[in-house]
Amino acid sequence: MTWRAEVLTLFPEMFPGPLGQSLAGRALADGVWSLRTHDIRAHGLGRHRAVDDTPFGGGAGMVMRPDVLDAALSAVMASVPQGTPVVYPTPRGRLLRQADVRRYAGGTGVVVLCGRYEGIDERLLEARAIEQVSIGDYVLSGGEPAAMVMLDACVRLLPGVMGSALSGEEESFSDGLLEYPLYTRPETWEGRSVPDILLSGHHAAIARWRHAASEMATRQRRPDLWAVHAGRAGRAGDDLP
Ligand code: 6GU
Repeated sequence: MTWRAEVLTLFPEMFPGPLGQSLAGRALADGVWSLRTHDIRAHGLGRHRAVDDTPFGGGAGMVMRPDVLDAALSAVMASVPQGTPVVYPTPRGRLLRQADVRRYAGGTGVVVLCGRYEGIDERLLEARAIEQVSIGDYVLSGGEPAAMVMLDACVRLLPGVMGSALSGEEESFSDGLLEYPLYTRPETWEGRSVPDILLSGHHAAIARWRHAASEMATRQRRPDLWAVHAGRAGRAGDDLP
C-alpha cells in the first residue's frame, strides 16, 4: 500500500521541492509513497479569501483563523484512513525524535498542517487531535521546510526505499547513540591515515571499535542522549507539563 502524505499549506508550489529528488523522489516516482498538497486559501473567506486576522490582545503579525483551517482540514480528513495522524509543525511542539518518525512511517501516512504568519488559533489545536511537533530549537518562517524534513525522515524508512536494509539499523539513533565515524579511500589523505583497525579485516574487533567510537561521540557531543542511553535520566522534556 502507498504511504500517503497530505500537506495543507498556503504555498503548495513549494512541494515536492527537495522531496522530488534523490531517495525520496525516486520512491515518490515508484509509488512507494504519495504526496498531495491542499491549498488552505481555497477555504479562505470573502472576496480576498482571507485565512488570517490580527491577534486578539494585540501584537505583531497575523494569526490563522480556526474556522478556515477546520474547513481545510475536514476536507482532507474525509479522504484519509481513520486514525491518520495530523501533525502541526511548530517550534512550540515537542521535539521530533526517531521514535516518532518510526511510528509515522509504520502507519498509513500523515496529514501535515503548515502554518504561516505568527501561528494558528489555539482553539483549533485544542478541539482537534493535532500533534504539535518541532524539528529543533530555532524558528522557521513557516511549517513547510519542517514538513519536508519530517516527510524525508519518514519516507526513507518505508519498505524498499533505503539502498541497504542494514544501513538503517546501524545509523545514528537506532540504539540511542550517534553513528561511528566513516572512512574510505585514499588510505592516507593530507597526512591523515585511516584507523588501522578498519584495515585489519578483524570484524569483531572493528565492531567493538565502532561501538566505542559511537559512545565517545555521544558523550562528547550529546550529553543529553548519553544520559538517556546510560539510564541516568528520562527522555529530555519528560518533566515538562
Ligand atoms: Cl516544526 N515549524 C516551524 N514553523 N518552525 C520551527 C519548527 C517547526 N521547528 C523549529 N522551528
